[in-house]
Amino acid sequence: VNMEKRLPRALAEGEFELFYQPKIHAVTMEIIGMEALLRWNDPEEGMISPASFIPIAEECGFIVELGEWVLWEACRTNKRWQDQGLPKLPISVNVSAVQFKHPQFVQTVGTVLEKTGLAPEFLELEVTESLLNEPALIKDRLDSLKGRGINLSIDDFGTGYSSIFYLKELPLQILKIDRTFIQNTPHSQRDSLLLRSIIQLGKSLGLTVLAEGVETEQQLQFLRENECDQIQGYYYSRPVDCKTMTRMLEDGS
Ligand code: G
Ligand code: G
Ligand code: NA
Ligand code: MN
Repeated sequence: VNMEKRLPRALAEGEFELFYQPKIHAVTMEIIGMEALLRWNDPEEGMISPASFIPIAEECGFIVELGEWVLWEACRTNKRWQDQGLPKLPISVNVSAVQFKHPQFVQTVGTVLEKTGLAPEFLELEVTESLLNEPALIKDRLDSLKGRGINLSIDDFGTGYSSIFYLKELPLQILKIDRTFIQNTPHSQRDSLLLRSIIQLGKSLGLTVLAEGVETEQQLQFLRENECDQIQGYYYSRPVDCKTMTRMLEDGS
């Protein structure tokens, strides 16, 4: 059976699961938030990466329903952590362009927050640069989400075609530098200089800057020296299941 038909069934059968990857303060190394990352636990094939099913879900439109499930699950889980007395931190959710452009998107987010009881300041939406190609369409939507107190970040920065003008005009708070810029730092001087420039660009725009895909102590050191605010990556933790994330929050490490 093709994947287009398997996806709705997988959702109905409860085969999707969220993993979580902590976001860390670059200096104090405290957990300052977590990103929800979708996983498909197929009974026959095992874990299927979102990289192989999200593009198909986008193509057939199923991403709208799937993305809504991700929102519910992430907000519900974060509220539960807060109710357990764990630190109150923002949870970030990846939003595909198709999902974001859906006319009901803002309303759906509002309903999810209301019904789960999660305060808007504890939800962060990650959008990619591809959205910035249509600033007129998304400006109002970003403004109304921002107006509700939801944080917005630009994901995989540096891999798309974002204009600095749009970055300046749109109500974004966090710039996540794509991991390809961190990968060869510091051994490639060229990449290191580029990374430093991107951090400075983000800071000049008044954004909080996060580096993705941090894997080594040397990378962390470089990022600290260049005043990157936050890091995420295997150096601190891989994406983990809900139980493991809960334990990390309990231990504060
Ligand atoms: O976590 P992982 O490296 O497997 O993710 C692969 C890709 O899938 C990344 O680009 C990530 O942003 C994307 N992704 C993960 N979870 C979600 C999700 O819930 N919604 C969307 N739209 N993309 C996701
Ligand atoms: O597109 P997005 O930035 O949401 O993608 C997140 C993906 O990056 C997740 O699938 C996650 O598994 C992956 N990831 C997170 N940290 C690291 C890392 O340190 N190294 C590598 N190679 N991938 C990472
Ligand atoms: Na992301
Ligand atoms: Mn990213």
